[in-house]
Amino acid sequence: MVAMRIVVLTGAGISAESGVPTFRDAGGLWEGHRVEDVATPEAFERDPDTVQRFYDLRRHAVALAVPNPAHDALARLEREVGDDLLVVTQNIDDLHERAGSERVVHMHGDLLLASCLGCGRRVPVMADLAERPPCPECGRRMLRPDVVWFGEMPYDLDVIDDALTTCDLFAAIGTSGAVYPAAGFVMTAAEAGATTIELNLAASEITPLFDEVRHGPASLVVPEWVD
Ligand code: BJW
Repeated sequence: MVAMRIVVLTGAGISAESGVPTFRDAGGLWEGHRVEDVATPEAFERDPDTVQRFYDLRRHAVALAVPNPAHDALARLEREVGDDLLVVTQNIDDLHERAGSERVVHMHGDLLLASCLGCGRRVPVMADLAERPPCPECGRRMLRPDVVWFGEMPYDLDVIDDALTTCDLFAAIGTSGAVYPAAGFVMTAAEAGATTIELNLAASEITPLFDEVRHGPASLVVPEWVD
């Protein structure tokens, strides 16, 4: 691949073949649930124990998952182009890092971190949050998953916007395009002059916005695209 600045946006589809369920597909995490019951600050206020258990279970499941060839391919791409690649992931798993990617932004948070509603700090999760462990910084038992729910501000939007408006190539991998602002990144990159490509199992809500589309499982189409 020739030298160029690349932004890769990843979604749940890239981790599907590692056994981490997506959200909106059949058999996905939210099948049979209303989004407002699991991924909003209001849901957490209403029923914190259920929400804490939901994320504790996902943390345990992700610990058993391993990166797949799509994660590996993006790590290889970073080794090739270095700082010219930024992976912006909507995923809260750590499979990109475990594959070897270092330039990763977790815009929707991180399962391995908690944020303290008492002191505001982000701290590593050392025990199930449903057990109400104390914050290692302030000692209060007010930890919540450090994830971004609907109505909350995603992380690092300034870093992401800088990367999108200066990249030559934007790729979206394994995301349905149903959630903003991530679903709008293709427009930002295209308006700044980047070429855009979607790599997804099937057509997404935003497929028509891309210059090029490749459909298939991430474990096949991502290595093909990278190598
Ligand atoms: C495969 C595959 C395989 C399967 N290989 N592919 C503009 C318009 C309308 C609404 C809004 C708007 N702007 C903001 C909003 C409100 C809201 C929103 O988007 N609502 C929608 C319902 C419309 N957004 C927000 O509230 C966001 N905050 C915000 O906007 O702040 C203010 C702001 C204003 C202006 C600028 C900037 C900010 C916050 C959104 C937070 C989302 N949080 C969640 C939960 C995180 C914690 C957790 O993980 O539990 O993030 S929701 C959930 O959806 C999660 C995901 O990251 C996110 C995206 O899902 P993803 O990754 O796309 O998964 P799926 O399941 O939807 O799709 C999987 C895809 O993979 C499918 O296409 C499959 O085909 C494919 N696939 N297997 C390749 N093997």
